[in-house]
Amino acid sequence: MNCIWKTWFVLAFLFVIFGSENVQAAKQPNLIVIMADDLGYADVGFNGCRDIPTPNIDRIAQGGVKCTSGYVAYSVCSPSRAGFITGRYGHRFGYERNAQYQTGDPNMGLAKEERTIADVLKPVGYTSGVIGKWHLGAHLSNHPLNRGFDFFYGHLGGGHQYMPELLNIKDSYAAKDEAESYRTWILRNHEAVPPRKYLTEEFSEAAVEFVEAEKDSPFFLYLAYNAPHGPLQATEKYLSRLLGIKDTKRKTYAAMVSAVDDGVGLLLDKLDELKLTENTIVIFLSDNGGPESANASDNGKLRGGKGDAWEGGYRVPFAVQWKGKLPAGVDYDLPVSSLDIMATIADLSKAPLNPERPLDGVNLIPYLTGQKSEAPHDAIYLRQFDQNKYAVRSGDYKMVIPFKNGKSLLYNLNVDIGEADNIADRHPETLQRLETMRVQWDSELVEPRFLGLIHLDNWKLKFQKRREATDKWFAAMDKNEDGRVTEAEWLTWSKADAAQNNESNKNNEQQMLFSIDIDGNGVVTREELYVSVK
Ligand SMILES: [Ca+2]
Ligand SMILES: [Ca+2]
Ligand SMILES: [Ca+2]
Repeated sequence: MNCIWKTWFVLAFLFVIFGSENVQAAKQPNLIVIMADDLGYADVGFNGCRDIPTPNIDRIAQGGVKCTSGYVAYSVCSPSRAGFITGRYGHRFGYERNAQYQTGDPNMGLAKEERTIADVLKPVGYTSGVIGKWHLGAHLSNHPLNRGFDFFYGHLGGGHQYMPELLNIKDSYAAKDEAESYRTWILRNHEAVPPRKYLTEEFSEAAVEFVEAEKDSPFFLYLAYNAPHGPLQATEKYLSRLLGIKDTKRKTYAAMVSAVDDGVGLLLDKLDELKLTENTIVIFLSDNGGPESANASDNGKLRGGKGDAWEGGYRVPFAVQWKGKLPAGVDYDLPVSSLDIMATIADLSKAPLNPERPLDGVNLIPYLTGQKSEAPHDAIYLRQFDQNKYAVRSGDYKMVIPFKNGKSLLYNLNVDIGEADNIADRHPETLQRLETMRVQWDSELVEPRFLGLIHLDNWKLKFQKRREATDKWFAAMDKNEDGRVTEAEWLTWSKADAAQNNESNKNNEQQMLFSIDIDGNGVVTREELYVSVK
């Protein structure tokens, strides 16, 4: 064969290879993950919310599957996101604390050897964008564009002021502490830009623009709203929709959720307009449970909230839509995890994975379609290293160590979703089985690799003040100073307190005792009181 023919054959061969890959690429589904921040389990219509209308978020559940037992990998922001973005429990790579805003520390944030969903999807032709809150490290080496993403419009830290006029620090890398990090301009890739609108609207519009720009090839959009995380700020446009809510805090929170809902609507409409709805998986979830006292969120029947090992800490609103592939308007009750998102899209897109860093999730699609009927996970795990808390959910049962040096408690979530009736003594064999799973999982984990928000001076001070106040309260109740508050001691204190404050709290005396007596043994210890005071 002469040279020209050889060249022709090579070209024809290459055409077959790349031509067929392009055909395959066209079939790869897009992925949109909309993550709200600190949104309560019961604060979306699809989970029964009555006072905040969320018609657009509800469209995702109505057009797809509502996962009633959807979990995240941690009960606070940053480690939850680290689990989601890598598809692996952050505990495996030392990501077990809420990252500080440290622009000078390359180790504060996502470990360099871990790969993000964007990293994994790049070789199979995806373009990835993250819009909103990053919180996976503020050092330049952890900037989204250095972690596999092709586009970023957002802020690097754990939260942000919402009003444009409050954002008066141009350079994100010049912010010196957490408070300043909330006031930076927004980064468009590496460029600082001053926002013009209420931040939630900025992010919604950027998301719509991203989809418009990337409509012709597979994309992954991670729309990470910082709402409704504090500070609680909303504009009149949304507040005026919620005149029925009298409590100011709840009303502002509700307005923030309503703004997110509008954005979700714009995005879903754009998908419809571009005829991308059937080729796009849309997942809505929160990064952790609602911190009820901080932002007036509501976790409904779930016990506890953000930061807890109770269900309220890490069971979140979770819905998945894939029109034409998933059933519409059905519930899926077996436990699923945010860790499954990476496994799902990697499997569907045939993205190569690193066997040395195995994923903790599974492709959810065959489970949500009913093709597979077994549980997706043997168990859903939680560990909080500094607080020495653990939880293992397996089937209907959940084992939980809700506070430092506490006993292992056991609940049957199928009949006791509020974790009120500790059945550890009645089901020792189940407790032992879950305890064995916990010890096995724990042995696979490493210690945290960086300090967290709780190690900052102002957090330590806040913690110390709270502890002193709690100690005072405990001493006032524990009349005989034996380190245990009995029901009689509790009622005596409770009556005196009510009389002093000139109010009657008869109705919730028992309820309060229940919520503080965590292990349900009839007496309250100092540790139980510490963990109950928020
Ligand atoms: Ca959060
Ligand atoms: Ca006592
Ligand atoms: Ca107790």
